[in-house]
Amino acid sequence: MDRLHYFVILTTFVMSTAVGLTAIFFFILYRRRSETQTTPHIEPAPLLEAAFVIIPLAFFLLWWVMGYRTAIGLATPPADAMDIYVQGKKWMWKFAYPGGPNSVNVLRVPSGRPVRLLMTSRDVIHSFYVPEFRVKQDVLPGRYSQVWFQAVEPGRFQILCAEYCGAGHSIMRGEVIVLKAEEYEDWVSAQHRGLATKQDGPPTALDFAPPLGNLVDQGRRLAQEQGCVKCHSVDGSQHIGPTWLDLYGRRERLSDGRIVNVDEGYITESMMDPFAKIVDGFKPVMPSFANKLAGPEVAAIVEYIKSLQSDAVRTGPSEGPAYAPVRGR
Ligand code: HEC
Ligand SMILES: [Cu+2]
Repeated sequence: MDRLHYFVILTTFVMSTAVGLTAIFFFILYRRRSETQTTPHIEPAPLLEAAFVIIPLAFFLLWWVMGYRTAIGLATPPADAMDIYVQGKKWMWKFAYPGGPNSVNVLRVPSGRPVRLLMTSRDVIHSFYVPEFRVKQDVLPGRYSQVWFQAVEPGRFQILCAEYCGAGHSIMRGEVIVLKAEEYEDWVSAQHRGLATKQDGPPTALDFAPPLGNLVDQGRRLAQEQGCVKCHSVDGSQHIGPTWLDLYGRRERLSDGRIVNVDEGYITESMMDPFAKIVDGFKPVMPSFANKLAGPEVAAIVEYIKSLQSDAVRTGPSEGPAYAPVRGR
């Protein structure tokens, strides 16, 4: 990101300075010297004209290639990235780790390990911004967006909201605390032992329930409570709705013939706006859960569905002892 930034700034700066200075020089050199003076008609050599087109074009294309590669890199988290759920809410950031602990406004991550944030908003559009990591991504209600980073060394870095979201926008701040891998492990296991629960800034919200096991367990419980399992099986049998077994990662055919990849975003959309995409062979009878499920609950159900893989054991983040590999629950 920085390389692209400085390269673009530097080349444009050098070129505009050269153009400006040449213009000033020519103003003086070719200034009008008398009332009757006419200017000569000049036909530039084709080669010269071509150079004036091709050189800037080459720079533009080079920037584009660099930008494209940067953008693809930013949009493609490595497969071994550790997932953390983020919920934006007026005016705080909440983090939920698949292994169990939750926190408000403080995101602890291990250094040297890619981290993928799966982000959604409870209310309005926010934007998750960590200037030092060059990471900025909109956080939208009813949808998941993702962003990833890998912190190089331990330290503390500011989190800001970069989308004006109301009166408290400017106080919607948080902090990424990058820990050494061992310190991070210690913190996670301390969380599991129930220590140090309230140290994460003001415990402002009542709506973030204390961790009850990991997200997968919470998701399983919620799927029961919300009645999802009346229509969806987890054992591979089709019911009123498609089975959740091996749903995550599947390529799903829709009634209009399109094929979609089942990822976090699609699963969330299925809950929030079930008629947006109808699975081929099923009736559009699923009710919307848009106002029935809070962000962390949606995250929990998504994690639960992700855990339902029949063959490959999806191990998830390997840091937490409580997050055992899950298979066909
Ligand atoms: C009244 C029955 C019913 C209930 C209750 C229900 N669903 Fe569905 N669901 C369906 C049907 C039917 C489909 C397929 C048609 C469609 O895409 O809307 C579906 C599709 C889905 C899909 C997309 C599946 C795929 O194969 O692409 C997901 C994900 C999903 N539901 C999640 C949930 C969750 C989570 C809940 C509970 C919070 C829930 N559903 C509750 C009937 C239901
Ligand atoms: Cu905000």
